[in-house]
Amino acid sequence: MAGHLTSVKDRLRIDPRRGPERPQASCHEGAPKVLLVNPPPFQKVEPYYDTPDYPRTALACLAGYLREQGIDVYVLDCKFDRLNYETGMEFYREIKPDIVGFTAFTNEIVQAATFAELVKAEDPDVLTVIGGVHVTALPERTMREFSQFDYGITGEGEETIYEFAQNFSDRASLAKLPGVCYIENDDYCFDRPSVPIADQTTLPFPAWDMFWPAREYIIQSSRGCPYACKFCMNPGGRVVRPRTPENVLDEIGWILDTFDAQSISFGDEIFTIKRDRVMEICQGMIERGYHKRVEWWCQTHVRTIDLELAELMREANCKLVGLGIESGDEATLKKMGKGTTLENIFDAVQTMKKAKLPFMTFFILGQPDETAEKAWSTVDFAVKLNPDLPIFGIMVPYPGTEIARMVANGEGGYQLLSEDWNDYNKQFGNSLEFENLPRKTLERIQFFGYLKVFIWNFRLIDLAKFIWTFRSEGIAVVKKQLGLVKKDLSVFVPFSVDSTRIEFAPIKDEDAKEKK
Ligand code: B12
Ligand code: SF4
Repeated sequence: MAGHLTSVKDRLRIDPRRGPERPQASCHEGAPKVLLVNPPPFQKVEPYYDTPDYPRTALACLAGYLREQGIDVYVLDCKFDRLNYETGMEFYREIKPDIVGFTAFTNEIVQAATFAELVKAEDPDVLTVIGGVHVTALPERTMREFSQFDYGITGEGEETIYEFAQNFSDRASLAKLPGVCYIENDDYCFDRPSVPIADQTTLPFPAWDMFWPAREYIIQSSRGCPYACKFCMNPGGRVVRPRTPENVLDEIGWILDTFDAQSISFGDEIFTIKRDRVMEICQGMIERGYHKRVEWWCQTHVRTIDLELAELMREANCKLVGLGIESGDEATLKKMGKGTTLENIFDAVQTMKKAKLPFMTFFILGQPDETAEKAWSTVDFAVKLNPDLPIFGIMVPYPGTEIARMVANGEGGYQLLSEDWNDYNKQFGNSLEFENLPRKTLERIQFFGYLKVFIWNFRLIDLAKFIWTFRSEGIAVVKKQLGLVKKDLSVFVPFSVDSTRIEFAPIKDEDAKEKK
């Protein structure tokens, strides 16, 4: 099947880890051809996001479903495969699909539109479709802003993209599909939303075999979260829809037996929300011996962890748990919608320490009505918690969130700095500041926050390790602080290959050229 993919494949063949043949699609005779794309990054500053060692979960889920339904589906994960726009288009030409579906978070929407524009310039008749959280949150604006996309698919995509592919040549039918939106004669058209898939265990496994073997896999063992944090759009909805422990364990077993993965992360919004289920998953991992073969990490809510569970997770080889702490200010927590207090947070942290389970903590500087004092109190709180890995983000008004609404209405002291979606990033973004707290000050607090957690806790070796691990990000931050770069970090931070993370010879980097 993959015999004709010579040009792109040859470039990738440099990598011994990846073997001679690129795994390929389902190839059902006469079926429509769908190509699913994760677009290339514009800048390579955060290696974990921009050059990931894990394939994109959304593409794998959609491809698994389409394949099972008999659609001829291909995946093109440019970030995972280190492809730029030029080589991505080469792959596109080899496939000649009928439909190209793009996935995009908000910070990736311009990347996806750039790729769609190249596709349209070459083949105006190919249908381009955008799916994922950005178009789900802002369907009309996305369709108006990016005419490169013929259609948008909102919400969970498995069933909709399948029906879309089946009817792709009949535009009248496409218009009536739930979840599908488009612009016609300057009118925004959207019939009705799609219904989330209630029983997630009925879905086939993500088509991980259609990607090169990876070091890490991000698997989704449940979708949804019952909380309502102001800064989060919670795309999975308020109802938690878990897969059965057996089904999750079987997917892990398949990944380990087939791809020899080194690490698994659970992408679940709150992994431990259903305690018994996680106990069963951990017990199953130990019984099946997976805990000796792979390490794993997850993220969770501080009110859903206890000592017995944390100890079992550690025994099952959990190496890191991410906790959403967000703020060190009790009044801010109260209004946030996360349902936590400083006491809950302390308890959870004590539990992690007692269980000797490493943990990282996520903080967001720039909460509504933030002042420098409050932001520093969050940093001081982080110093007290002394997490293995502190992460300080700066608030981003992601579409569909309460924060975005406040920013649009000038509430919470917020001032919008940019409507460029590329600026919508928590670490390096540039989306907002406050009337009384300029962006630069917030960024300084963020920068010194990292240093303070390590230095105040006398963890100089950990600090050195942290700086080394995040050196690419660190260089970008320092340059930004020194005023050497305002916005477009890619121009100042050339892509450096980290041999511990990337094993194959890089394709010639042409990012600066590609930047729109
Ligand atoms: C796991 C996760 C991560 C992982 C892995 C992400 C990845 N690259 O795979 C990590 C930790 C790396 C990560 C990083 C970030 N994340 Co994140 N992440 C998640 C999380 C918890 C789950 C995502 C997931 O894989 N879900 C499972 C898959 C199957 O669902 P899905 O991606 O939504 O896809 C479904 C539909 O959207 C749709 N769909 C998606 N693509 C397409 C394409 C087509 C053609 C169609 C038809 C349908 C379709 O169908 C899919 C199947 O049903 C979500 C929260 C959430 N519940 O979605 C946040 C979330 C997506 N992340 C978010 C953010 C902000 C980030 C960061 C930007 C953080 C930062 N540094 O600022 C980075 C950016 C990474 C990047 N690539 O640039 C936000 C995005 C908000 C927004 N509007 O963009 C979310 C929604 C969290 C939140 N509540 O705010 N993230
Ligand atoms: S707990 Fe996490 S996933 Fe749930 S609403 Fe808050 S930030 Fe979003």
